[in-house]
Amino acid sequence: SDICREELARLLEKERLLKDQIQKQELLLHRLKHLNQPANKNQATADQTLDNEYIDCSQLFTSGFKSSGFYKIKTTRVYCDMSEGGGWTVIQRRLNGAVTFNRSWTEYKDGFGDMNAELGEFWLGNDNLHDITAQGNYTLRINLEDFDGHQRYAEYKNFKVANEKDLYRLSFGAYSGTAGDSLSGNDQLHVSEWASHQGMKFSTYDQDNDNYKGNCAQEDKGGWWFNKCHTANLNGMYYPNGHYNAMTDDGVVWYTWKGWWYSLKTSIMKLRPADFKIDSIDDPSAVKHGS
Ligand SMILES: [Ca+2]
Repeated sequence: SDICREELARLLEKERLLKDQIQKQELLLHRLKHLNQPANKNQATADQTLDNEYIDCSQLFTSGFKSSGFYKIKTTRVYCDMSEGGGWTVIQRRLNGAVTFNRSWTEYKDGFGDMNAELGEFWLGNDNLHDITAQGNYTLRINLEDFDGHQRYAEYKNFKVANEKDLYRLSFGAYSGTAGDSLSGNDQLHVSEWASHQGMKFSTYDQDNDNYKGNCAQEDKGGWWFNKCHTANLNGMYYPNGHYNAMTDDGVVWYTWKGWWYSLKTSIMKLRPADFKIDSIDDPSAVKHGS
């Protein structure tokens, strides 16, 4: 198994190098496409120009960057998911529990986690969430997976996070998807009143802005838009087996799919402008249909 491990490490490194190459080639392609613009004399200037150009991953995608990976939008390093139509700015990723999400107000404000590894876990940061969603009408897509490989998703129109002064208050529009509407709990009459996350402020263990007499973030071990307390807790404790026993429902929970006592294997939250047009030429699934 040592040999396997070495081989795996070697292949992962190779994959990373190949992805780097693809990104560099896409950058070159991008410049070739814009040859009529004033030439950039040196790399640093060129990169800075490109950094300032993009407000989110959808703009990068539209400009020819079609491979998933880390990019810069404005001054922030982000992970762009160019699958599922492309152009997604990833704001949260849980895959294996490598990164703890029981963090302070300041850490949630600035963002934390692994922003280098292709499969790193992270929170993009509440200031970034506010800045991105203040730019227009964004759709939130949440991809979930259990420990048996089943996948579900939830999408919300017009996802917005207020600024810090308004305690990063959450608002969102209509739900669609297969995982159920755990953010509003609208189809769960017995819980929506106390558990809906609509209009809730953000809370962390060191800043209690919830509607509960205690501190939800402290009990449920992650920062979130808690009410009294939750039907969704995607920043909760990571459990390695799905079903769990604990004093409180502190797992990575999406109530309408798995209930409070199942902690999900994978959670990915990502944003894309509502008016993003999927280019059928660039969408492999569309090509497949056509042939
Ligand atoms: Ca409280």
